[in-house]
Amino acid sequence: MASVEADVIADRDDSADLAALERSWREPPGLWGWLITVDHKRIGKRYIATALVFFLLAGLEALAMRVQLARPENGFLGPDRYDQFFTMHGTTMMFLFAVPVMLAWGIYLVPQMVGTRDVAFPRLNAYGYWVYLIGASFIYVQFLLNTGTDVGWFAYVPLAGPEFSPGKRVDTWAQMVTFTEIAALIAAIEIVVTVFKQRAPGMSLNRLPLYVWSMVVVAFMVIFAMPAVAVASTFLLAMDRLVGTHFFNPAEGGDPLLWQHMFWFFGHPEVYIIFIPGLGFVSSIVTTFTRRPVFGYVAMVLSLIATGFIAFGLWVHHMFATPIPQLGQSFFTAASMMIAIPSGVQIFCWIATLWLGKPRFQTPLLYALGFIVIFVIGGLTGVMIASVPFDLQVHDTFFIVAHFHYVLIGGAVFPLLGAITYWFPKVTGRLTSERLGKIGFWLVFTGVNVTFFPMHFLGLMGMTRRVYTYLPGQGWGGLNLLSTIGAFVIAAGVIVFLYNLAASWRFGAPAGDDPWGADTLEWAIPSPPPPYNHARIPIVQGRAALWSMTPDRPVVVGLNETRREVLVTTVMDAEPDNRQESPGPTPVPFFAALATGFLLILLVFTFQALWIGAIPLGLALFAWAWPRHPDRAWRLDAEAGR
Ligand code: HEM
Ligand SMILES: [Cu+2]
Repeated sequence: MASVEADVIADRDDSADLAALERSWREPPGLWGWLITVDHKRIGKRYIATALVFFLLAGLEALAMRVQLARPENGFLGPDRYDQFFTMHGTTMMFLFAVPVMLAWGIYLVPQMVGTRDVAFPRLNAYGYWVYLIGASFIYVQFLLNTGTDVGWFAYVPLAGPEFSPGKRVDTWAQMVTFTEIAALIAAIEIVVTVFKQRAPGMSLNRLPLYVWSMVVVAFMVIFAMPAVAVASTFLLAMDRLVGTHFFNPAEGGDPLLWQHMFWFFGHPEVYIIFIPGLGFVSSIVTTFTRRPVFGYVAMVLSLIATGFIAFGLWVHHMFATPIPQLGQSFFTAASMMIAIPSGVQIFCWIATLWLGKPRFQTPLLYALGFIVIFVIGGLTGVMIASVPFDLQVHDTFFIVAHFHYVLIGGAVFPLLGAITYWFPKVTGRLTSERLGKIGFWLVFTGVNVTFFPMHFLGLMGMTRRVYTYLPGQGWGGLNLLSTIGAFVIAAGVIVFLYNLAASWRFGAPAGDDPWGADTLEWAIPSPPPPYNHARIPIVQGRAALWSMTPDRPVVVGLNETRREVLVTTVMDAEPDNRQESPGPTPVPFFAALATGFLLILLVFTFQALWIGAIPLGLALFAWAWPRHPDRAWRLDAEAGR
């Protein structure tokens, strides 16, 4: 079994092995190759890019809403469109942008960071991306037909039920949830198994980079949270709407609050699923730009895990305005306040790191600092609305809109923009412009505050959310105009940010392997990384993998280079355990996703879909399970005439 060993390679002339490695991991060329690849980096990149497209779409929707609200009695969108726009904006941001983009970065980074060649189940990984793409496109086709879902991103019944929302708008939304949750669960499983079974030798759990820890916590949260909403939307809501069951119909013994419980049992952890990866980004950035390991590693890890657990005990704070027993209210108030503690611990650890290190204020670090400021403001209003009497006053007002945008933009968008700037040289091999990066940062930072700070006051003045307009006499015009101007400042910042990326991709200076002097393993390999990531699997000697590497740089020997192979290690201590073949490119995941999409989309229209759709899906699964010849390398050599 354990035919791999840890060793120091004395003779480093291993060009023959390297050539074999190149050949086994060669990516097929052209469009077809693009379709059938299972490389976690290519899939990660397209996942990130797709999610960013949805970020831009949701951003345009936000701008349209802000234009509509800029002055009283405006006619830019009108009531029906406004409903579609805030629903699509919220849905897109939460389901199609934030969660996918964070998991996608995990898919891209985690294997490189733990020192392996690909994720644990490469074909499943490819399938997950295609499922996400199909589901996301589906709901956007509906929106472009001007019949977008209009019941808000949390689709409360009875409004979302058959009685008040006839037609297919809500069914499409419910099915989009199914698509994205399948994709998220797949990504989570990839991350869990890759981290626990494929770490490079020496990377025991207590040496795991903080970013990887954050992705492990998030992956477990996805596994426990997503099924709640998938079950609620697919089975209960869709069944109520399509088959006439009465899960949420009180007249027949159902309960509308059941929806709220199931939704928020997912919905609250969802917020943490979105920003815990952000905490991981910030830890990586703070480490690199202070050139010192983050202060309090153990405290950081325990806080991350505690956040993951406590996040599941807060969901009822979204339901304080429903009739729940007072004891329940008190419990959820206490839990909601308690979760500020582990977040606070992490903030203090970063501040201590910055204090003790020599910070270099480059763009990624600016985004990390921007995160701290914005996120803390959102956290403080969070503690305020955890208190029931206050919450009842501001429930459903713009105070809440201000609060959750501070949390989500601070917790997810700032770390994300920082992470993109930070890892761009790794992904593309090019450096970005610091000057443009800083201009973009200050525009976004200013814009976010100008947009969302006034919303606190609008809320306190009584402006309810999800209303398409207001009257001149209400005195809300000035602050709304200010907020709209802020939204355009954000847009300008995002344009500068994207321009910087596009221009650097073409004209940026070559980055080299490790332009920032960072400590994690992905910086040990070329930029952009070769398909097999690490030519030799390194042996990790300390928490900061690269900073603690001894000059002889020990590596693993004994892996077979003539086929795609990954090293399997033990869960706790990452000792070499086994070798496993990793599948090569195949069109099966793509066709399986098409078959899944066919079934789920048809199901919106007829129940016959269950058997009609089962046929192509069955065929796809059959092809998937077809035995692979163990040492059949991908037939590239034949194609290349070798
Ligand atoms: C980038 C600038 C953004 C602007 C200008 C913006 C603006 C808005 C506006 C105007 C609303 C509707 C308020 C109402 O009438 O109720 C809204 C709702 C919402 N936004 Fe944003 N937003 C932005 C970014 C984000 C981000 C990054 C996220 C999440 C990651 C997000 C998540 C949501 C959600 C979940 C809703 C609630 C939708 C609903 O009520 O169903 N937004 N936003
Ligand atoms: Cu919550």
